Amino acid sequence: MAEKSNFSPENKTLPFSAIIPFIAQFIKKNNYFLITTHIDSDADGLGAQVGFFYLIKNIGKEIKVYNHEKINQRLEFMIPPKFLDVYQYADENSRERDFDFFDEYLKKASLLILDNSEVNRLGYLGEYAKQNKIPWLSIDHHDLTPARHILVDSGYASTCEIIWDVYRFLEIPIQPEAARALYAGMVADTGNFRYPKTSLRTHIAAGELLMYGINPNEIFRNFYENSPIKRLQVLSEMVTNSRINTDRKYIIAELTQDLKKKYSLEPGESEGMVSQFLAYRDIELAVLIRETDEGTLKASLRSTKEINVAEFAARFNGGGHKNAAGLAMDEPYLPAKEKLIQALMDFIN
Ligand SMILES: [Mn+2]
Repeated sequence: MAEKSNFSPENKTLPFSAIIPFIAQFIKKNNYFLITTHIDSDADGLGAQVGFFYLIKNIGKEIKVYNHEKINQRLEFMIPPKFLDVYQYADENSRERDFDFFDEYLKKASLLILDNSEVNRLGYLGEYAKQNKIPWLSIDHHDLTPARHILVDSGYASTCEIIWDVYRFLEIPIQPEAARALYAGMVADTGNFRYPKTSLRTHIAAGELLMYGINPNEIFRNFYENSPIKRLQVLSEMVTNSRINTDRKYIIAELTQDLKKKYSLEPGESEGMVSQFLAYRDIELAVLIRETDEGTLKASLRSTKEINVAEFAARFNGGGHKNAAGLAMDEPYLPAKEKLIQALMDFIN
C-alpha cells in the first residue's frame, strides 16, 4: 500500500498524514511520558522509542521507558547509552516493584504505546493499565481500525517512519543517535526497503536520516549478516531431513529438541528460518514444525501468492495473515506432528 500523495517532481512538498497533528498535540499537551511497546520488543518498536525519547528530551520534558523485557542482545547495537538510563523492564520477580513504579509515575505521566495497540500485549504494564483504567494512546502502523486513542496509519512502513514525520511536523532537529535508531527500525520493518509498504516517503525519510552520518551497510550487516554459523548448520540438517516437493512447491521442515541441543541453539536463533525457504522458486509453501521445550508442537507457515496459510492455521486454532501464520498443538510432539502432516497433505492436495 503505497502512500497516496500529491508529491511529485513538480510539487516537492510531502504531505502529512492526518494522525501527525494529533500526535503533535499530545506531545504539547503533556509534560511527563511513559512509553512502552509490545511484548518481544522489536527493532521498530525500540527505534521508535529511542526517537520519541530524544524528541521529548529535546523540548525539555520528562520521559521514562518501560518494556516487558530486557533489550534483545541482537538489537543492542542500535540503542544509545542515554536511553538505557531511563529504560526499565520486567522480570519474574519485579511485578510488585513495577506496579509501585506505575502507581507513582502514572500519577503525572501519560501512557503512550508505540508500534502496538493491544493492552493485552504489554505484560505487567498492560495488566496495571486495565486494572486501574489508565487512559492510553497508541501510535501504530498495523492494519487496524482507528479510534480516538489509537492513532494509526497503515500507509507507514514502520512506526519509526511516523516518528520521523513527527520531527518533521514539529520542526525539531534530530540527534544523530535518534536518527540511527529510527533508520535501523525502518530497515527492520521494511526488510531493508523491499516489503510492500515501502513507499516514496519511506525513502525520503531514510535519505534524510542518512544526513546524520549513518552507515547503511553497518546497519544492514547488524540485521542480515550477523547469524552464528551454527544457524547454517542447523538449517542444513533441517533441509536434509525435510520433505520437499518441487511439483507441488512445498517444503516441510522440522526443528527437534535434539537438533536444538546438538548445536546449542538459543531461543530466538531460529527466528526467520521458515521465511528463508521462500527464497527459492521451487517453494511456494514453507512449513517449519518445532518441538517445544515442553515437548509439544508449534508450527510456522509461510506462503506466496494465493495459498492462504492463515486459513489452514485456523483449523488448529492458530492465526496470522494469508501468507504468514502460526499454530500450536498442546499435545505430545510425535502424534501431533503426524496429525499435522496429514492435515497438510489434505490441504495441499
Ligand atoms: Mn512495526
